[in-house]
Amino acid sequence: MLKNKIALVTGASSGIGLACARSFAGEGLRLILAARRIKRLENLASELKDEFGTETHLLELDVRDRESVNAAVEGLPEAWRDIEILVNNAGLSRGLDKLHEGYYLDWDEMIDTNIKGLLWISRAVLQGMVERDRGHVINIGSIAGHQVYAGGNVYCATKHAVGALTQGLRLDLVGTKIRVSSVDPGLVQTEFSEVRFRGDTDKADPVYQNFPPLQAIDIAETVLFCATRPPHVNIQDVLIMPQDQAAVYASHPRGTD
Ligand code: NDP
Ligand code: 8X3
Repeated sequence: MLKNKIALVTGASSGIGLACARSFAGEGLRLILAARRIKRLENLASELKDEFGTETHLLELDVRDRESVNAAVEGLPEAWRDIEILVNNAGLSRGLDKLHEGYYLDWDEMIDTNIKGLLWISRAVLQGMVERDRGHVINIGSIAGHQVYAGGNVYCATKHAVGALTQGLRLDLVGTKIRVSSVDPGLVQTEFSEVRFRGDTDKADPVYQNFPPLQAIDIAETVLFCATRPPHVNIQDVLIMPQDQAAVYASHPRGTD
């Protein structure tokens, strides 16, 4: 169904975005892969070419930069313009500080990436989708868009915003054939915590040792499920958690051995 269709995945250089790229490649999609770390995208593109024969178009892109986002989408070669699926995945957290002790730059980075970056990309890509009256926007939200945890203040606010934007976009697109989905994971083992703690692995590693976390492939398979439903079906929101994590504050410390 999706063979030779085009998917644009933001944040494809790591974790969930990279896993989505692999899953889409396995289905025969052509992939526009975006992230700041272009070398990683080049390596991934080469792997996907060897493994699946995937055609890729790479965008070295900081989603926070609106002009770059617009230029990148407007500058797509003719053969890469008809984007069928947009996965808004690029995102990050910084720190776990109490709000009254928080760092302004961390807040800017999270808001500019998780909310504004998602808006810039969506605005740019949706123009073509609306003209063609087809497409599917899949936002990667979070359990943090449903619940809030201590120190998660601004990160959780950005993911609540993603949830609101997903709902708002769906309303704005009623009457079109464009689908809008949100896939909202609990704890997934990626570079997320290393980024949150700025490379401090003493803080980041234990995050994934309390119980078996989700893996990026679990989320990619869910995204693929959403993308491969028949056209009359729109999966609106999937909340997907590790089996031991009932809520952000209610998990079983089973360990991972
Ligand atoms: P990773 O840190 O492994 O991956 C994050 C990706 O986002 C990287 O590819 C990074 O690419 C990209 N990115 C970050 N900032 C920018 C930017 N300014 N411009 C372009 N790309 C950017 O983390 P995850 O895979 O876990 O995170 C992916 C998404 O999943 C995020 O939205 C996150 O909030 C969400 N999420 C994660 C969960 C988890 O427990 N891991 C749970 C729920 C949701 P590069 O640095 O090369 O630009
Ligand atoms: C990432 C998951 O629980 O660290 O969105 O907020 S959590």
